[in-house]
Parts: sequence; C-alpha cells; structure tokens
Amino acid sequence: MGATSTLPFLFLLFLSLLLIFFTASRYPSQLSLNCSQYPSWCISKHRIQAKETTLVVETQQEGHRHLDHLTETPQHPLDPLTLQEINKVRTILSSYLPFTSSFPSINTVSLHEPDKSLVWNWNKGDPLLPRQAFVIAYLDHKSYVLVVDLGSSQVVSHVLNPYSGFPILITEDMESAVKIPFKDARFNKSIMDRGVKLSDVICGPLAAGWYGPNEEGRRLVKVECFSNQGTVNFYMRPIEGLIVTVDVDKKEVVHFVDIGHGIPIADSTNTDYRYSAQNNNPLNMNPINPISMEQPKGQSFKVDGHMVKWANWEFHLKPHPRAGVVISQAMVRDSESGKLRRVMYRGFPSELFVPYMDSSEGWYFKTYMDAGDIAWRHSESSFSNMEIREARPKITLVVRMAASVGNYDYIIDWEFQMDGLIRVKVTLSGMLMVKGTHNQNLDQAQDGQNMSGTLVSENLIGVVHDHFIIFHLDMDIDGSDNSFVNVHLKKQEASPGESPRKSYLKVQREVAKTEKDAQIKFKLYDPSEYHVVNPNKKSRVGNPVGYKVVPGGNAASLLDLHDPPQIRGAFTNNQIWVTSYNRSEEWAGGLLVYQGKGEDTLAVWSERDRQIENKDIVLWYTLGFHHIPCQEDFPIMPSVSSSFDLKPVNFFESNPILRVAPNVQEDL
Ligand SMILES: *[C@@H]1O[C@H](CO)[C@@H](O)[C@H](O)[C@H]1NC(C)=O
Ligand SMILES: *[C@@H]1O[C@H](CO)[C@@H](O)[C@H](O)[C@H]1NC(C)=O
Ligand SMILES: *[C@@H]1O[C@H](CO)[C@@H](O)[C@H](O)[C@H]1NC(C)=O
Ligand SMILES: *[C@@H]1O[C@H](CO)[C@@H](O)[C@H](O)[C@H]1NC(C)=O
Ligand SMILES: [Cu+2]
Repeated sequence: MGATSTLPFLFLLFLSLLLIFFTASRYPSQLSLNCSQYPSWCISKHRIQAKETTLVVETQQEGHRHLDHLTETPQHPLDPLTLQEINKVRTILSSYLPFTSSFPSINTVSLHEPDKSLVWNWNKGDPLLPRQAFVIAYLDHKSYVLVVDLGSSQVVSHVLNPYSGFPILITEDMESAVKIPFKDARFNKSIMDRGVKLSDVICGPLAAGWYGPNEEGRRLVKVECFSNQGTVNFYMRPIEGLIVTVDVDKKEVVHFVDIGHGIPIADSTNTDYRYSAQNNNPLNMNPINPISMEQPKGQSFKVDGHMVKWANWEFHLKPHPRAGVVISQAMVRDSESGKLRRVMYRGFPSELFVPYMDSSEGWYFKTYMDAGDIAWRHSESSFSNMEIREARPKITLVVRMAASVGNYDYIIDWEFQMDGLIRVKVTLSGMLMVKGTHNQNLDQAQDGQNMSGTLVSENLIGVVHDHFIIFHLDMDIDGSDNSFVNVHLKKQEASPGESPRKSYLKVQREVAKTEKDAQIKFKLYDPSEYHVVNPNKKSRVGNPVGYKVVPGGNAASLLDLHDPPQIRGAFTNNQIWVTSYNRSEEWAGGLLVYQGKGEDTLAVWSERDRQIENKDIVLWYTLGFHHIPCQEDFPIMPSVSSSFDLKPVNFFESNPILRVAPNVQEDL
C-alpha cells in the first residue's frame, strides 16, 4: 500500500526536478547571441542542421542513446529526412533555376509525407515509398514553397508567395535583427542616458504581428532590450519603452520608439534563480531526501527506428522543425482479439498564440518515461458482503517535448495509458514578460489595482496575457472515415404526475454534418461529450466504436473577433473544431504565419463548411490559459499545467486492462 500511494508523488517530484534543471541552464548572458549555446532565442536552428534533430531516448538504465541522422537511413515512410537526404535537397536546389546565382535562406526542410492511404497500406519489409522534401525558402523578398522529389532530383511543386505572410524567422534573421539597433546613434544614446552600459545590453527579437498596411511588404522584427548587469535573468530588467522596429532584409531601423525615459530599470537583486545564487539562505522547509526510480527488469518500451512499442501501444515518433514532436499512426492492441487497431494518424501541436507577442515554436528534447499511479481501483464494501480489494498500478508512457519560445518554456507530454487513453498535457514555465514601472509599491500607483497586470516586484509589472496552444489530431478510429458526435446532455422536465422528480437528464446524439456543426465552445450549463466515432464499425452490442475528447481546465480568448491579433489567432475562437482532412491544412495560424493577415487559418478553412459526416476528419483542440501574474511568478514561474484526454468510448468490448496482473512485492 505504501509503495502504490507514494509513487505518484515521486513521479511529480521527478518531473519538477527535471524542469528546474532544464530552465536553469538556458538563458544567454552575453551580448552576442550564440545559438549553439542558447537556442532559446534561436528558434529554428534545428531546421537545417540534421545533427541537432537526434532522437534522445532517456531511460533510467541506459542513460542517453542517440539515433544519429548522420548514419541513419529511412526505415519507415514517415521517417524524417536524413542528413544525406537534406544534403541532396541542398544540391538539387542549388542547381534549381531561381537559386543558381544566389542560394536562398532555407526556412524549413522536412519530409513531404506520402499520401496517408499509402502509408497505412505500407507494411514493414515493403519497399520504402518515394521520398520527397517540403521546403520553404526565402530569397529577395519572395517566399518559395517547394516540394523536392529525391528520387528524380526534381522540384515537383513550386508555389511563389502563396499567402500574405512570411516564413517564420530563422536563426540568422534573429541574430542579425538584434544587432541592427546598435547601428542607430539614437539607440546608443538612449541606452547610455538611462545609465546602462552598452556592453550590458541583451536584445530579443519579437515578432511584429500584423497591424495594418503600413507594415506590409517587408519583414519586420521589433527589438526590445534588457540589461543583464548583475543577473543572468535579464528578463527581469527590461529597458522600458525602447522598441526598435527593424527591417530584417535591408538591415535597417524602420521605426524608433523611445518613451520610457525616467522609468527605472528594476534592480537585479533577487532575480537570479540559480541555486548557487541563493547564498545559503534558509529554506524553512523539512528537507526532502534524494529519490530514485528504478525498473529492476529494465524498460518496457522498445524503439525500433522511429517506431515506439510499449504495452498495448505502437506509434511512430519523430521530430519536426515546426511542430516539435509528431506522433503518427498511433495504434492500440485490442485486449480481446490481439489485433492492432488504428486510433490516430497524426497528432501534433499546430500553433501557439500568446496575445501581446506572436507565435513561433522551437523544440528542445524529448524523453520517454515509465511512471506510477492508479489505473483503476475498487474496494467492495460492506453491503455486498464481499471482501475484494483489487487495484492495478497505472503505468504510462510519456513522450515529452520541451520547447523554448523566448522567455517561456512549453513542455508537451503525450501520455499513453494501458486503458487506451491518451492524455495530452501542456506545462508552462520560464520567465514572465515584465514591464518596467516607476512604482516600487502599490501605494504609489495612481490607478492602483487597475494596472495592466500585477506589481510582482519593485518596478516590475507582470502583464496579463493568455497562452493558447492548438493540437491537430487526425483521428482514424478503426479506419479513416469517422464522424463527430455531440453527445448533448439536456434537462428534461418531468410532466406532472409522471414522477416525484421535477427534472432529469437525457442524452441527445447529434452527428455533425458539416464543419460549422463542429465549431464547439464549451459551456458548463449546456454540457456535451464529444465523440469521434467510426459509424461503419459497431461493438458487439451495436455502439459505434469511438474515442471521446475529454476537456480539462481551459480558457477562451476574450479579444474582439476583429482585433488583428485575434484574426490571426482565430483558431482560439472555438475550443473544438473538426475539419475535412486536407493534407495542406496543418498549421492553424497559417503556413506563412509571420506577419500574415490571417487568410490561411483554421477559422477560414472551417468556414468552407465542408461535409464531415463519415469522412476522413481532423479534430482540433485548443488549450488555453489566462495568466494574471503574481509575486510567486518572480523571478521564475513555478510551472502551470493543463491537459485533455482522448479516451476510448465503446471502443473496447469491456475494460481493456482487466487482465493486467497486479504488482507483487517482488516486482518492487
Ligand atoms: C558557439 O558555441 C559553440 C558551443 O559552445 C562553440 O563551439 C562555437 O565556437 C561558438 N560560436 C561563436 C561564434 O562564438
Ligand atoms: C553603438 O554601440 C555599439 C557598442 O558599443 C557600437 O559597436 C556601435 O558602433 C555604436 N553605434 C553607433 C552609431 O555609434
Ligand atoms: C479602476 O477602474 C474602475 C473602472 O474604470 C474605477 O471605477 C475605479 O475607480 C478604478 N480604481 C482605481 C483604484 O483607480
Ligand atoms: C486544401 O487546402 C488548401 C489550403 O487551405 C486549399 O487551397 C484547397 O482548396 C483545399 N482543398 C480542398 C479539397 O478542400
Ligand atoms: Cu504566462
């Protein structure tokens, strides 16, 4: 008993230790950014450098094992491009006409996946499907969206400037952008007038967004700066009101805003979050002894190339330059028939939206872990006269990715459970984006409690903001043709004399016919379950087999629908969307999201109102957080999490983990 109840605790603690380690080691303390050392600012570094997209498998027993793309050859049609393949793409492009005199900057190069039906029909041992690369290149103010066929060495698809926006910035763009303000004497003067040494300045590239025609036609970055004098946590020392808009292509200052004179730069005292900086001040807490977790018989998962096999699950796992981690072909073995059954073709975080900044993604590393918890338990109690106490340990496989997006860290976990459930969990940590203020204390604040945020420390306001992340979940429940069902709970009034009751609940199933039927906003007093079912496949007793999406904590965007950021982040207008499968519709904020106007977003696709009943459909889930900062978020935020589940609903004939053996003492 003792062992089962402490395991979840150990697990949590282990995770938080990991986070502390992770967040403590990654922020720049030099003026010039070195992206090999500080990828937090260098979001797209791994795009072209295959060396950095190694799959790291962390286990208790083996430490780190690297599957190196230098020597790897693809084994599966969905395997990412290898280093040799990326080099071949480079060779093909360098003799491609638009690029013969000048090689473009490569924003993305990733596998152009074969058609879904071909992939599902492919079996291990079959010849590999033709390999193609999807490339976004940028040259002379033009965006090229290309598909390169590696077999024929041909560019087989070429689209120029398909949308208003630009590709997401690459490392070189960001590195050069943060240097541009230093060319402007006004900038240097403003810094020095504020009593800051130029050598103590660290600047960050912030996405410009899209706020109207003035900003069209050129790639812009808004550069904001901090002082790192006396701290590694420069985020807590903003140089307020100094915002330099730069043109990344012309490398010139476009707009110079300098309004923060007189606003002091917050003191560096207490901003360092490293243990070594705590000066042995007492913790005032009972000490926690070191813990270790072990699996005496070794790990239970197998990694075969990019296929992961664990308990009753099998799936393909790969890194992706934009999504981070992509889970493909997730299949669960049926506990009765022993057959592998399809659940999801592809799942990945599709877009991130943080109103007041912009979206972009990076990824760091991923970890699998086996952990502990209760899957189901039951104690038969006195009135049945039975003495039965049975419990099964809950073991989950966690696929983790950690992404740094500027000041924030996003940790995304895909937890696979033996009962067929997939839990998708998002954890936020990192540094607040803070605003400098004159005020040292709330007493001095004219508008008191009405500030744009919370005074989190002297001279620092933690500004209110939201975080949204949307997941692309291409469900294929026992096949590609699925339907989305709103299982609506409705209050019924009992008719007089019918019952001593006045009201009861009734379930009403509404199958979504078109995309607009599946634009779902959550309502506590008008509840529903949301099922993705295969109407062509029935259980023994006749229910369509399915999975339901089970929401956890969530937040909706309250911005005006016509607010420019909201037009671009319109995927947050609903918590659930269902679209007709279209391989081009992957990025909820648009393919070329940088400064995009929002003409290529999930909201636009969904408005086409295509048929979705008994069709190949994609489920989208928006997870949101409102963040009203508080003092505890200073100088670094304790992590905050939320999740949702994909849970079998009439998918298995009965409890699929009934036959799982209980743990015995000798196992532990
Ligand atoms: C960047 O950091 C890497 C790894 O620490 C180092 O090898 C490289 O020389 C550095 N580059 C520059 C330009 O400082
Ligand atoms: C601004 O300061 C930087 C760093 O000292 C220096 O390299 C640069 O030349 C200065 N710019 C101008 C316009 O003086
Ligand atoms: C905050 O704003 C509300 C609404 O505008 C106003 O009634 C209130 O007086 C303000 N409070 C302070 C302390 O300024
Ligand atoms: C697929 O998506 C692209 C991009 O949204 C769109 O241009 C195309 O018309 C779509 N095709 C279908 C059949 O909906
Ligand atoms: Cu936040």
